Amino acid sequence: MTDQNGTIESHPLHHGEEPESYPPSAEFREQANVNDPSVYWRAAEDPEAYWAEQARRLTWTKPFSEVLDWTNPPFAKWFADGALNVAANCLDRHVAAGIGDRVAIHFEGEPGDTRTLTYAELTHEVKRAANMLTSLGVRAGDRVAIYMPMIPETVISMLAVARLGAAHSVVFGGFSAESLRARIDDAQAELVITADGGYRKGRVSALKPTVDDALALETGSPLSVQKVLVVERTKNDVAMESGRDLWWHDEITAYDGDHDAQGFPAENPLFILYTSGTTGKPKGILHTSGGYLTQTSTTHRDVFDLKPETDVYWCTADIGWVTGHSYVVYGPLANGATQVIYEGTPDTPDWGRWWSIIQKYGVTIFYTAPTAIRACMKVGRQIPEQYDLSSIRVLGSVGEPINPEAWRWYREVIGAGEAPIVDTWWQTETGAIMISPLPGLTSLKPGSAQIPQPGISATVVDEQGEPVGNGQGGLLVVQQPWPSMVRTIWGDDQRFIDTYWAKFGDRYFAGDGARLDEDGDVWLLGRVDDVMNVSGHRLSTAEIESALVEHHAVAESAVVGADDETTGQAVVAFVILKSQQTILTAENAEQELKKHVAAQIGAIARPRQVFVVNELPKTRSGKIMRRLLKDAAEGREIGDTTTLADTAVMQTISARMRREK
Ligand code: 6R9
Repeated sequence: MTDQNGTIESHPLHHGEEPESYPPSAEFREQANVNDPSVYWRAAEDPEAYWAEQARRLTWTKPFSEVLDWTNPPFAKWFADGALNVAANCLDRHVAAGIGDRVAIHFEGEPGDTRTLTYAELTHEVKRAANMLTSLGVRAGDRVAIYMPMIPETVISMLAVARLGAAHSVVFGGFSAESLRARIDDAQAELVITADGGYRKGRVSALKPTVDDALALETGSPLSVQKVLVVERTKNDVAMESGRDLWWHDEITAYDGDHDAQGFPAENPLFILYTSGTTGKPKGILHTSGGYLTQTSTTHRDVFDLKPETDVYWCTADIGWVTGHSYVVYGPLANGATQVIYEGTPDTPDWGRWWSIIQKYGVTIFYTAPTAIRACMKVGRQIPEQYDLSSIRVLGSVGEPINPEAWRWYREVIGAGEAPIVDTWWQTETGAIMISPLPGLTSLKPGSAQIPQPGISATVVDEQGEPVGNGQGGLLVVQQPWPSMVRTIWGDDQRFIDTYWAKFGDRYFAGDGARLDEDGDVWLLGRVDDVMNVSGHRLSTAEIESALVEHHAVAESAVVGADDETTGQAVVAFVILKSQQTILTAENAEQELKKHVAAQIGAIARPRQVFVVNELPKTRSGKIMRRLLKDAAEGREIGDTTTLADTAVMQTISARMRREK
């Protein structure tokens, strides 16, 4: 909470409870990739030496001599005089090491079709695709837009682009024609790789028609796109424009699997990925090659305790998001992991789908988002309990703070009460995991991402940039450059400086609030724009949401700070009740939950209003759009809903709010 000077005092997330902590079991610790705590201080003493050691696990066509060049902050260069081929590190290297027969991808289509690709097969397909792209004119330094469902060709396309030293810009398949076109224009992509469609929720979700619409838009910028390559997946009717559109399966037959990968400088662009900022225009986050591959592979190995010979890894993220880039494509493949890729949604044909996939492939490491966990909680544990999930040995969480209630459910129901949960904090901009427990070392605290990774220096500072002490809250900063950091915002160096560096000089401002607990562990409190100020007290939306879901009747919640004449802002909560619960009724829910929050956190946090709703507005990546709820809570016209997964949600909620006024 804040005092009048705006400094932040801490208060624990659970009141009246003993702090929970779950140390690793002796067995887990014994076999863990990282089980010597000295790694932290060794890396802290000489982070460049630590990262150089990690980088040397990759195959370089030209070894680097310089590790970090930070002479022109905030523009970092890592391993700049070295050269490597990112795709060859994910593919050819493993084949050469004799593990070509290992399964790289177990693909599970939503309708139930499957495809298995070994490392040798994936390498062969990527080489052919690289030859095809070369003859379509793709050269090092070019940009290729990828607008695809979750199918093997998406991975093949990304790796083929990378193999040629070009950069991909993957646009999530749920984005509109306008969003796709804005990203194509910004990156000046000359080729679009897409599919006729993908399967989602039991239906064909068409993609190619959206590409057609995007390319037909009058945007005021000349169209950069020359060719559109179309993978056949769903066989829906699509129009093919002659001279521009080509079927992948027609073209690919002309190319064999001979392709020598050339080395490119470590700072060669690998991809651009767009993420929304505080203004309307999305930011093209630029990542480069050597540092990015170093940190994604290192964290994938250590945070998930990956044993590539025996583990079956599954990250449920769509490849259209950074988690899909770093922890479906580059990290796992650089590590020679065997992984599952699933095309569809967790509720198709029913809510048992994910658990049946875990049972079928013997998934050992499972990485998903709190929003998905809460959705599964809402449906109830009787669903996962019908499946054999005993193969699971590590669980991961990413995307938002995981509330302790969901954490405990995840561990108990999916992890048999034993699997360590790694709560991984990072961002599109950080490229790879920055703050997370290490499962063989850390005593886990539900709800906290806890500790910066070895070689990462992150901490919490106040508005003036002064480090806060243990037990204090403030803003999260990264104090030293890291290998997989964003290099710039594509085409807009000034915006890069203004957004992340202007606030604290050469320290990176992440835009997240955080606090250090008494042990110095980091608790993420949500975006700072989600921090409310109620009567001069700073309150975290995440914290109140967490308190609400601690209530036995509540499945999910979203909290916003709505303008209030007397208190500045007031807490307004939206909650979804569990479908089976009988504790709360429509009549008493509001009063009961207000009381509950006041009891959990303190009277200052008592919501002004609690609305029981059936759905919350979410982006397609599953993040709750609090901005829209704030509009509704303040009685305004609802703002831009184009990035919502389900645009009807906000109409329902604002109609309700008007009725109840
Ligand atoms: C990887 C990813 C980044 C924002 C970030 C923060 C939130 C992500 C979190 C978390 C608390 C975690 N976030 N992981 N907050 N605990 N474990 O999600 O990237 O889509 O760019 O979002 O997500 O607010 O700033 P991105």
